[in-house]
Amino acid sequence: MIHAKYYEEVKKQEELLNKKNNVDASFYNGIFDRYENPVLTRDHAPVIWRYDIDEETNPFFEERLGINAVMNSGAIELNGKYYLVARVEGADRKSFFAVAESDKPTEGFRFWDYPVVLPDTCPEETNVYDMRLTKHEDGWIYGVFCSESKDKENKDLSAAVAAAGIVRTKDLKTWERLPNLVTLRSPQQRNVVLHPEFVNGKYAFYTRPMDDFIDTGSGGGVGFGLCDDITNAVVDEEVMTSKRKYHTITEAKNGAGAVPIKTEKGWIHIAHGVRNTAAGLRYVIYAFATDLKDPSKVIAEPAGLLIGPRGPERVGDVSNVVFTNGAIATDNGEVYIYYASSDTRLHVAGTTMERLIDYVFNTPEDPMRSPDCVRQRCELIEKNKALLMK
Ligand code: M1P
Repeated sequence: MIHAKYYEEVKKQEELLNKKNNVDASFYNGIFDRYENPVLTRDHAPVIWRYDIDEETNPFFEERLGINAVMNSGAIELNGKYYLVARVEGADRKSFFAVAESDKPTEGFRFWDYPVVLPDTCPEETNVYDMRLTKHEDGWIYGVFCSESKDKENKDLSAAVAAAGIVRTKDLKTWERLPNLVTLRSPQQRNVVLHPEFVNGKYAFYTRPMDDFIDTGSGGGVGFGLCDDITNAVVDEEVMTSKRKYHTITEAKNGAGAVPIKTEKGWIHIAHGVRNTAAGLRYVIYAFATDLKDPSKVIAEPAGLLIGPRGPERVGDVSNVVFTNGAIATDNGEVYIYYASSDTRLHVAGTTMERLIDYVFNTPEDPMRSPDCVRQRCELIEKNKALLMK
């Protein structure tokens, strides 16, 4: 018999899933809108994923397979519907992927009945997370994600190796697993993104060369490399696009986020930057643009952060973090950036292509030194004062 508590939990969840999500009127910067509620949380995970609903085998209606967090999600629009391929983290710390669907970009996301069952082709792989979804011009939808394994060479129990796993699909239901990306010059990779178009007839990856699982070491920023065959992807040289820089938001590390958005002025990239603080690492989201013909060449770099963790976003399993691996640009010029806060829940920020282009190409670059920053700000004040006095 079905436990009576099951119906109570489903009712509560329906209320959550049907909740309207309004623009947060308390926030304004002209660049993007924040929304009042997260679009996905652990409470969005279906009740039947977590509970044995049989009164006989679960008389106290205890959660048997808890969900700890729902966060970093790939995003895609298909046939007028919005899909998030979320990173769902079980109470056991292992992550998996699950598709959530909605008719609207900012609310109403519901998980499909089952999580994504990826072909289990890597016996060493312990954990998978952070899938980027690329609608490639070859006709496939690719998912590139972090495939994590224990570093058997290292006696440290937490030592791990990160690689880029690759899957492809046409419908988000059936997934074909391809061999992991091999980068000949970088021992580890995370935050790898597949560019949506061929570049010089080749598949192009944004990479994040790393010497170690946590520290990027000599890895200088977001890399870019080409490969001939996606079914056996090997990248030799990685050239640097967006570089880590001293005393900026990318000082400790950075990484590609959403699949770049094509605009008439260039490819817009929405990435993450990390700096160290006395309170630990702080992750923020930033943007830059690269050349339409040469997507490795940075052509615009607005200073500083686009989205930083604010208010309740600042607290969670890994506090002081915002992270994105998915954005949707619609045909009517809207842009939705899906970002997780503190590795705990997923939010959406809404803007338009026009506003985003204006932000990326007209926000001043970082002058890199305090005296120059003051000069830059004084110029703005003077310009405004002159107008106010007219
Ligand atoms: O915990 C914050 C983020 O840490 C990692 O990002 P990076 O590789 O840049 O350090 C990722 O594991 C990401 O999932 C996580 O949100």
